[in-house]
Amino acid sequence: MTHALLVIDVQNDFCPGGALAVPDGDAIVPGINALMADFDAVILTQDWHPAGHSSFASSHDAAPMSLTQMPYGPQVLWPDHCIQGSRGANFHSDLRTDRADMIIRKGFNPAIDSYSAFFENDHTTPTGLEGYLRTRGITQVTLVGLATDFCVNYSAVDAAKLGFEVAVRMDLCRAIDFDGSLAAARDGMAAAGVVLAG
Ligand code: VGL
Ligand code: ZN
Repeated sequence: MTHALLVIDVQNDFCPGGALAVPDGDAIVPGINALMADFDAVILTQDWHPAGHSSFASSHDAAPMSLTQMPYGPQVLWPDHCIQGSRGANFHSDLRTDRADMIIRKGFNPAIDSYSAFFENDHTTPTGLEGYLRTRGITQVTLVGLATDFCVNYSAVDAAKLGFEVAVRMDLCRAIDFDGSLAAARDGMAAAGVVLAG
């Protein structure tokens, strides 16, 4: 059994002071760093949008946090965040990025958002992470990071659907918690067979 730690989007824009700040988002960094040594593989994800991305409210003349309909389904419209090459897209400066075997970027397709580390929000376009994990013989993944109710949630549910054994360390995640999204995420992850730990 090979066990990977999947660290989701611990980036400046999701931390206090960032463009899409998750309350207390930076509080999990020391705990994540400490956990890294316990795993066979450490993989980081990085939200990585081109300017003018279709998930940005500013691209639709809409209010941030409003909902729109995309060809692939409903999509929350976010403040501009994690723009490729920007300071906000950088990892939190205390995160031990030197310990990562692999960094996978997502959300670079201008027309499709990508909450999940495995598939874009059309639920069909793969990011390549599944192949990476399988070719390394990884069967078990533990997730931590930001935000519990969006990118952690979607990544955990997809991992479970793909047949990995999945746990989320809830104590090492923080949520946006918008319109009941955290409760829905907890229910959805549990229903998918994800172990909610911590
Ligand atoms: C995320 C909203 C938009 C996340 C990324 O990392 O949870 N949320 N982009
Ligand atoms: Zn994003």
